[in-house]
Amino acid sequence: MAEDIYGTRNPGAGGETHQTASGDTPVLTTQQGIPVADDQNSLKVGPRGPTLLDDFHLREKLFHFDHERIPERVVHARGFGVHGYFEATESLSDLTRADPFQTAGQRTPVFVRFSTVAGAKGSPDLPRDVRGFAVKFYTQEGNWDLVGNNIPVFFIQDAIKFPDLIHAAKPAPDRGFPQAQTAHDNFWDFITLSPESMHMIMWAMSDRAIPRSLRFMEGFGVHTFRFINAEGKSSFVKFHWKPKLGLQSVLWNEALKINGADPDFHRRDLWDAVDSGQPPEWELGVQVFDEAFADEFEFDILDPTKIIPEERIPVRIIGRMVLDNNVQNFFAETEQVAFCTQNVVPGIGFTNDPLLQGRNFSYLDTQLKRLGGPNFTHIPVNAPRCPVHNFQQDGHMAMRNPVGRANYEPNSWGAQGGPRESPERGYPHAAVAESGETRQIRAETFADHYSQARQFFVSQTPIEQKHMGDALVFELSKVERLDIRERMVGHLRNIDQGLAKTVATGLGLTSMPTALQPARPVITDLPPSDALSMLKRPLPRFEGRKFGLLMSDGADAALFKALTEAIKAEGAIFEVIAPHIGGVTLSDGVAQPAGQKIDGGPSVLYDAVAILVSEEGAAMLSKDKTAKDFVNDAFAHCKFIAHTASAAVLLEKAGVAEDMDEGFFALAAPGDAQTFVEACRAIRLWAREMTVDLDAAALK
Ligand code: HDE
Repeated sequence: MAEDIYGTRNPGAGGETHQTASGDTPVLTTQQGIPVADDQNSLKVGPRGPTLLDDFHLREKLFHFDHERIPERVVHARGFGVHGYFEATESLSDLTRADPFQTAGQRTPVFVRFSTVAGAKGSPDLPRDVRGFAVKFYTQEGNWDLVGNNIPVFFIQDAIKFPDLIHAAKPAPDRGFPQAQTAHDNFWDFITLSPESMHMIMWAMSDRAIPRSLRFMEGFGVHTFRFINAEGKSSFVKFHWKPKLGLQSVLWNEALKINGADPDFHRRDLWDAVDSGQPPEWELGVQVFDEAFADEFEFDILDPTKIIPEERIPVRIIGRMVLDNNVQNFFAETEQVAFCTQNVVPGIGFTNDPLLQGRNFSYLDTQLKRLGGPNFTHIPVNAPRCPVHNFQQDGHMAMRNPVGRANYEPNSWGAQGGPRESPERGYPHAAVAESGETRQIRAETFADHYSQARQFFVSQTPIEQKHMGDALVFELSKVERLDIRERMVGHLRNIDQGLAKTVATGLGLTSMPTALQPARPVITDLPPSDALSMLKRPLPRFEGRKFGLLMSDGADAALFKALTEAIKAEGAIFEVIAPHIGGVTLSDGVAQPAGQKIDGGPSVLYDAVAILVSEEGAAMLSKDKTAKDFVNDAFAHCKFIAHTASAAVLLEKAGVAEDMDEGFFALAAPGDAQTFVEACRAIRLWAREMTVDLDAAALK
């Protein structure tokens, strides 16, 4: 045989890929612990002969590889998990006996998995979609899973419709597409035939569905739950997570481009923040209320398509959650984590929300399919961090079986007889009187589908309303059937006539479709709620945001220093983008490494940009398409742009000029950096959007 050019012929033959154990390096073994001599070549009869079954290492390696995948989640397949802790800021023992809320300062470990809903495991991070926000509290009295979303309502009111909703949203069964998006006929067909989804649709078409970062989203428990105190008294509760760094989303055009530039945008952002010691933090808030409020409130508190506005019942902050610990292994933790809504601890209870009740069946059921047996609670990420004693035994992969002779109770084996129930410590179900005929029926009190959809819309700022109109036009313009498009506009007429008109115009409808008949008269005077808008809550600082600094050789060292110091003082970070990944040499001769080559660092990856270039650098970059796109996109996406005077030619070739609006910041002296960074707290120069978008003209 010819020379072994890959150097892999025989162990000990000097092949480069044979890395033999020595010193502290562990010896490679099979799963059975048998040391392996050769991991490069299978066992053959002669160098070119057939492979032998005797090669148990080869067979085991392939067997294991062939079985690496488990079924992905039927929804929320794409997700990202991180560990942390919850810290109570006050005792809630008067309201609930739930362990995490007993003492101020008490910490409970948590594992959180964020996710998209519709896309497969390998889909991009930034489709327009709801985000899952699932929190597992490892309490001293067992695991409590608060499996929520970043939107406080849901599409449907009854679990029996969930398979239909998801089928309609996911790829069509004949063609297997479109993937990870709702801009298609089946989704909008189902939605427009399900008026109960209208409130959720308003949220899903808002910027909430394209978050800039998982760190900048709210989370909601959605359903009404119960708090139950030590005396057995129960109150109703809704859960809210509020991000300490404020709320922020991207523009739709950015989302489209981010998905191409970095399909892992959200997970990378979260990993990097945790890894670099900037753990994201949320406050946990509750809205607590009683039967009297439930009776007087104009909507049913069991209806998961309704919120209770914060202005009606303020959100009381009861603790904070810090996510400070990345997983060690994605599969072991993020993929295998099994959230179950029915995992509640003493002090937390369910209500009769029909969606919640269906979920309480579905989550346990789905784990059996995904994790392959009833012992998924033995997997470390799912295992409670408190004592577990019972007589359940055996099954696939059992890691923990009862010890001793007794595997049943009652028994008369005395102290060896195993655990016993405890009426005092055991989980107390809320004592609730129930009555009624068994019927397949939807409560009359669930029949109002438009009033809160309207309230959400009128609570938004004009630019947020514009984005909702744009989103509806985009999604519906991908719907092929005209009758579905028209039906949606018919619904919108019950929500807001202006929105209906914008969408009809955007779709080019020749006449206004008739409004659909609402089951209940729409309440048109629900007061706007500022808490529903993202932009009505300005950021105190641009903390946690990322600046993109487009640089060239010869960039002014003093300005670079001033800018990066101002960025750091703000609690933000930056990345240098350069013509070459090797970085640039600053005006003082110091080498500055780059994080991205220009082709890999488009401005959509950053919250604000600065162009720090020499005259020669600007001249060179002004010939480069990606550099021009960098500037042009930053402008189109309403970002604040700082630039040195020498950047003029690049700005010009990118089709922008510093006097176009107040979103440009000249960096002439080091003091200018601070002014620029502070201006960025407005997130974007929203006024610019009206000058760069064709659809904006229709609104004027
Ligand atoms: Fe889920 N959902 N869901 N869901 N859901 C699942 O459970 C289901 C609903 C949510 O990161 C599945 O383990 C039904 C509302 C999140 O692992 C499955 C109904 C809300 C996650 C399931 C709903 C959610 C899931 C798929 C209607 C917000 C990801 C894999 C009755 C409050 C958890 C799994 C993770 C996952 C069923 C509706 C949130 C199939 C039947 C409402 C965040 O069991």
